[in-house]
Parts: sequence; C-alpha cells; structure tokens
Amino acid sequence: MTRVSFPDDFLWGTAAASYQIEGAWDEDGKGESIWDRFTHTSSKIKHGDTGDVACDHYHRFQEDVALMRELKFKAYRFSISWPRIMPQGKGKVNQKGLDFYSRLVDALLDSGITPLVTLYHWDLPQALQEKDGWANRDIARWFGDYASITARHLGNRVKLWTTMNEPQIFSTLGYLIGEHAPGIIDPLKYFPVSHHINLAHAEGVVAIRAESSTAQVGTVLQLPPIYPRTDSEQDQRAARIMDGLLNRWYAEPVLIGSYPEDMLEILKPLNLPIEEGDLERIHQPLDFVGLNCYTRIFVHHDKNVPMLEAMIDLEHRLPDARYTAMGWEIYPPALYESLMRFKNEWGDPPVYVTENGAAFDDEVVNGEVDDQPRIDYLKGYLREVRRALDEGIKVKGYFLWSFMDNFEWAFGYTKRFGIVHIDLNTQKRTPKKSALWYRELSENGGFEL
Ligand code: GCO
Repeated sequence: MTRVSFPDDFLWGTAAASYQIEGAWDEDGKGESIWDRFTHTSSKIKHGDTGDVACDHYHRFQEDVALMRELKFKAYRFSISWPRIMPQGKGKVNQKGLDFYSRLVDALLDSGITPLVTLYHWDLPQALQEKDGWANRDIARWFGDYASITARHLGNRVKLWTTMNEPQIFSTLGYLIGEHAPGIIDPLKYFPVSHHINLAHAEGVVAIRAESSTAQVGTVLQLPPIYPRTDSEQDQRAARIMDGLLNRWYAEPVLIGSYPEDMLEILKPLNLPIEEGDLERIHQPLDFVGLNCYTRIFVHHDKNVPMLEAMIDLEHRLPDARYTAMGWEIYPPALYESLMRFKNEWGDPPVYVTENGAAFDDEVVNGEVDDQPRIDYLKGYLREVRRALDEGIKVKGYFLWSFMDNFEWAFGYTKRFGIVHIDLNTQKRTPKKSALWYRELSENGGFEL
C-alpha cells in the first residue's frame, strides 16, 4: 500500500458559508441580503428553495462545532453575513449579529478548532444593492467599514482572514449571466463591478490590519485550469482569453498589482473606470491566498460573443472521464495545475486550499451513508496537493467543501457536497463514511492509496 503523508502542521479543515447553512434569515436584527431577495422573488432556484432555514446553523452551531470536535477537524472556514452585522450594509451595527459570530468563534477555539473567516461569501445587504451594489464604486469604502467592525470584534481571536470568496463567480453569475443574485445581465456593468470588487478587497485588507496586528490576511480565488475544446488556434486563443477573464483578471491585480495586458487591450473600447492609484491600492501585501478548485473547464471559439469570441462549454464530455453530481469532471490534476500557477506566475505566496470536494447522490441506508466515491475523489485530489508540495508550493492547509450538505445556490438542496448528511425535514446530522475517513486523515496526517 502506498501512503500519502502531509506535514505535521498541515491544517485540515472543512468549509461552509453563511447563506448556505445559517438560516434565521430575518432573525435577531439581521437585514435582508440579495440572496434572501433573489430566492424569494426569482424563479431561478431549483424547487423554489431558499436559505430561510437551511441547516439552521444559527441555532445549532454549538451542536455542529461539537460534531467537528468529535470528528477531530482542526479548522473551520466560515463566512460572515454582512447584513447580520450591518442590516443596512452601512451605519448601524447589529450587536446580536456580532454576538452570534463571537459565540461561534469561542466555541471553535474552546474545541481546539482554528477559525478561518471569509468576510464576503455573496450575501450582500439588499440595502446596498438598492444603491447599485458592486456597480457603485463607494462599495469599496462600505466594505472597508464592515471589515473594520468585524475585525474589531473578532480580531483578538480570529487570526486567519479572507476578504472575498471567488470574485469571478459572484461577478459573472450575478451581473453577466444573471443565474445568481442580484440576477443582473449587463455586460457594461460587469467590468466596473469586477474592478470595484478588487478595490473593496484592498479596503478590507487595510481595515483588518488596522484592527489586528496579528491578523494573517488573504482572499479566496477559484482558478479552474482552462482548456481549449480542440487544439485549433481559434480555440486556443479562446482558452487564453477566458483564462484572462475568469482567472488572471482577479488574481493579477491582487497578487502582482496589474491587470493582464492582453485583456486591457481587448477591453480598451469599454474605457474601464480604473483611476490613477487604483492598482497600487489593490496590490496590498497578503499573508496567503485561498484557492478553490474542483475541476477544469473547456472553452471554444464563438464569434457571437462580443469582444471575447470565447464561450465556456459546460456540456463538454470526455468518453472515459467520470463526473460528479454537478456534472463536473473529476480531474485531480486541475488542483496541481492551479497550485503551480502561484509559484510560476504570481509570486509564490503561501496557499490554503480553501475549497475542494464533490457532490454525489448520497443516501442514508440503515442510518449510514456510504459515500465511497467521495473518498476516492478526495484521495485523487489530495495526491495532487502532495505533488505540489513536493515541487515547493507552500500549501499550508486544506478545507474540504463542505462540512455538511447545504444550500447549493441555483441548485437549491438538490446537490449534496457535505461529509455530514443533513436531513432537511428533521435537521438530523449524520456523518458520512467520508467524514470518518477525513477524521483519520486529520488525526494522522496521511492516508493509504
Ligand atoms: C463556490 C462557492 C461554494 C459552493 C461550492 C460548490 O465555489 O461556488 O464557494 O459556495 O457551494 O463551491 O459549488
């Protein structure tokens, strides 16, 4: 048997996000978020599901942390709901919201579990959306104020902070494709939105550092390797452009202080609202970067796509590949390839894998969930993390997505990513076989292939 081992101080954790698990959408002074509004008014969520109750984590967090402790997880990545802290997005602070996260952090620390906080995992206060949300340049200041308040209250106990979760996902799905909140389809708004997100990231970093001298600060990027559907020159060009749009546009200002030249050239006619000094501000020194990675994506040339002439091919299927319940190809080298970019292209920062995992159609049989396919998936991807470590990538930890089954955005509750099964009728938590496997890994720092 071959054993795959990791450093003794490697941080083994799980991840989740406020809107996807908390519920209590309008409780204890919390303001409405754009996801509350979107799930209550759009017809874009499977079965009309909402996060109104979700996994009821807001009321059950003690039980959930106790389960993490029993499963010997060393860390937990969670996000903070901005409208729970500032119901209108700015101005008045909701003390009960701060108190909830303070109690959650204390419960984690009392259980020997390291918290890693993400300030923005997509649940923008609706009141700010009414001021044009991410399309309003003022949001950078609003986000900085929110970061200040949160870091002031938690910074004495939380050491690991990230500002944004997957900027390119919430910007493209929220403002270009309209599949996610706020459900806007406006290419002319999209690029200003992307720039304001990068500006807000910087204000968040500055704010956290001002409140906590011990904070380690980063951001979370999803950087799927992008492949041309064929080796034609047109498809290869399309792949380079899509990598520029989805990956380099968000990684490079933050990590190397400049937007990709090839994209600036293509987008020149848009007269992007990039002001003098913006890039210097965005390029705040970071202590680490979070990488979310699940699969790779294929792209082809499409002359009907203005300026870019590139289109993602989500239906692309390879004859001998395997796919998760999301229809995502199981392609472990994607994680290695993404990790290597930090060393080869972006200054070789320390990296946490802040999300990796898979949805499968799990079932409870006689009170147990045998999700061997998920264990096989995790082994495959973790081998690639080991490969990256062997090539000198400073990977410091791995956060499995997700601790428990939860609200999977437009898919509602139809996709199960958790290593803990949730019965949404009873809220019963059932650790899956993968949770027991991950406990062994978290305890012993390695696994047998
Ligand atoms: C994302 C988000 C998570 C998702 C997970 C599965 O990457 O889309 O960070 O909220 O639920 O990745 O899609």
